[in-house]
Amino acid sequence: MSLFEERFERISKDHEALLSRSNEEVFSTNGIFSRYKHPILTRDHVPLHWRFDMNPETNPRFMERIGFNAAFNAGAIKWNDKYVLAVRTEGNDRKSFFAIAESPNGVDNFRFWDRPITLPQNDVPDTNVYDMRLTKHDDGYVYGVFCTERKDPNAPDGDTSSAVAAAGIARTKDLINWERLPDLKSTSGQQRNVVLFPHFIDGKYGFYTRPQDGFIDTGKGGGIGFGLADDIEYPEVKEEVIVDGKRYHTIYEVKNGLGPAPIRTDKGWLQLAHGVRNTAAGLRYTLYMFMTDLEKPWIVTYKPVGHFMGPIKKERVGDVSNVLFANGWIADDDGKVFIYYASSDTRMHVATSTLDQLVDYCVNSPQDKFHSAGSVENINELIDRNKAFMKG
Ligand code: M1P
Repeated sequence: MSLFEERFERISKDHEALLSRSNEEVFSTNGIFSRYKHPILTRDHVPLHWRFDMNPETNPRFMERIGFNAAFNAGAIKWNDKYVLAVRTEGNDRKSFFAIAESPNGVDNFRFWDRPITLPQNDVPDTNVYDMRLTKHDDGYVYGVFCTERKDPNAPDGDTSSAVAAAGIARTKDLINWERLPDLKSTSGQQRNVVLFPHFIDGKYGFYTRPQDGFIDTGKGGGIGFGLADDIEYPEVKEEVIVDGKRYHTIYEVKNGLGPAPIRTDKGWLQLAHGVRNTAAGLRYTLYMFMTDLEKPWIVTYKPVGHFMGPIKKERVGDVSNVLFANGWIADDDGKVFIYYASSDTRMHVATSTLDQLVDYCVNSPQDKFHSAGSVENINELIDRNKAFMKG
């Protein structure tokens, strides 16, 4: 057997074993959501025909020609009865792009489609694109709203890091062919974590935003905002209200951003977001939840204190450690919810819950009192109520 054949067979077998591996729900002590034993997508899931030259004549050693670094921060949608993710796939060249992966059951057997998404370019090409949020809109299109990053034209000579982030918009009817629209215009210098609301509001398109002054630092801006655009083909939000601002000594003290498009329930819109706090070890990203009013989806109605999910165990380590980030979830008709989250900018995971559990969590968990004494009050209130049910 040639070296090519030997390596091809072994690598193909290992790859297939990874792709077809079953996942296992882990018992949930908190009763709010369940994690799963294995990540659902990693760089090792990237198809072999995107990585290897498969011609024995030009690649007799069956060497990898294009390397991949990570598969994370995926948008999500139920599509033809499949659980479909628009994955931020990152090459060893540091560039991200979007690639669709699908699973028959939402928790394992995710496989990438044949090719990555070819995203049309606007006049000023994207240097990097990432974190696509998928929204099935009333107007019949599926929208992908994502971050497009370009070099800051005002960066001083020699500054090769400063960038400008904006919300790129593309739409599709088949998740294969995408039409690119102009980037969202807004009053703030930079935007990331922009999410399209699924319904018209007074005939307009609603966007959750994250106005920020700088590329990393939100400055005086920050907070999850909301604004309306008259025309999706010339999208402009002229005014943004702050839905959920950043605040001193919270898990979102530095910045926050909405995750996926909200899920409608009888009690209001379920919202999943990430919050960022400072630590001596750097920034820590956790996921938190809140609910907004059904008619006015920019008004917060319930907001449990603290984070909903924080990075634990192996999730804590990766390219950007101590990060959980989610921009995709799927609610099935039976009320089951699949939360797709990434750990440490490296890999994708799933957690499952139900609409009832998530609403119960938002409505019945204590609200933040913003100081230690208030946290102790919350605990004592629970202990007092529990006394009647405790033996001895
Ligand atoms: O590295 C952590 C995350 O940082 C950014 O999120 P935010 O804009 O809230 O700081 C994004 O680049 C995101 O992709 C990344 O996971």
